[in-house]
Amino acid sequence: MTQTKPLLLQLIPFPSLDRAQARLDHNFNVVRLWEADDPRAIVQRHGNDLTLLMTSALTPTPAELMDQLPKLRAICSVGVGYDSIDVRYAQSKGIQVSNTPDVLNDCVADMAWALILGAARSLGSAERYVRSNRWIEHNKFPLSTRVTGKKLGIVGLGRVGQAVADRAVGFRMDVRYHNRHPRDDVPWTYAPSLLELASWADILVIATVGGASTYHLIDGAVLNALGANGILINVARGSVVDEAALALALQQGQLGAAGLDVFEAEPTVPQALKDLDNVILLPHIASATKETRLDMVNLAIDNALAFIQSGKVITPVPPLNA
Ligand code: 8YV
Repeated sequence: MTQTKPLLLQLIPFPSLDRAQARLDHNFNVVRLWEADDPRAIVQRHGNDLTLLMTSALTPTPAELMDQLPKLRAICSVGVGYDSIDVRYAQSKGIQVSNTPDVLNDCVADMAWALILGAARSLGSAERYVRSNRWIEHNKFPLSTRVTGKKLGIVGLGRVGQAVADRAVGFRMDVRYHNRHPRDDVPWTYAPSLLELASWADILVIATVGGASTYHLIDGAVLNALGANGILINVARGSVVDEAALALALQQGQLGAAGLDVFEAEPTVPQALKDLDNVILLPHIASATKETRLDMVNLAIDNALAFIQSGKVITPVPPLNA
């Protein structure tokens, strides 16, 4: 007798990860919402049978959707961030939510360093200089900023922040961090205030969670404290930075440079930032390597399978009601 596969609602595809999709299809009876002509009708048709949902850190997963799925018991998300999911609501309804921590730490930290080096050494404008033949015409590209030996401030010393700090050893940098609480398991100095960290640092890397608790944490005052030679790097969430204040600080020379992988209203990037030469702009790709994306999707599938087998996901998002 063949066992029927559990039904799973998949909100988003896994681009270029066919084997991961095949693994999901092998284990579950997958309802592909993104392919549906009428997603509402699909949700209505299967609403009473669905216990599992697969989403991503960048896919809105609101309370209204959960309300249409009265039997929903687990949401498995691809990505470490969960600000796009109404986790509080899910948890209040007894729905488990899992994310994919750890597997992306290295790639996101690597990208933070690519942005540090890119912003400090003017890699974006240097590249444009060669491509537009200005090298041949002028041959005087402006001097850039040394990275080695500088002071590195980390805002949010979680798993990603720690991987960024670990990589500073080879650059002989002094590292300090700001968190809600100091950590006693790391060698770096704790800065009790963000403003103090920003005034001390040459380079400030944002690696916090997104969402309401960190909204516009990096405002005009913090940017001013970082200063005219300071460099801001964001691999966390666009919402953490007041983007208008950032564009203004860069335009007016109150901040030296920036490297950004994330934006407030992705995929829209303010024209004011695009017009500046001293900012590197990336399309939210810090975790987007073949290897890491495969690890992330596989961990999300592992979570869904663990839920079916044991009733518990492996990497749950911590309770948010506290
Ligand atoms: C991805 C991210 O872009 O993990 C996160 O929180 O923002 C990124 O790694 C996202 O997860 C895509 O699924």
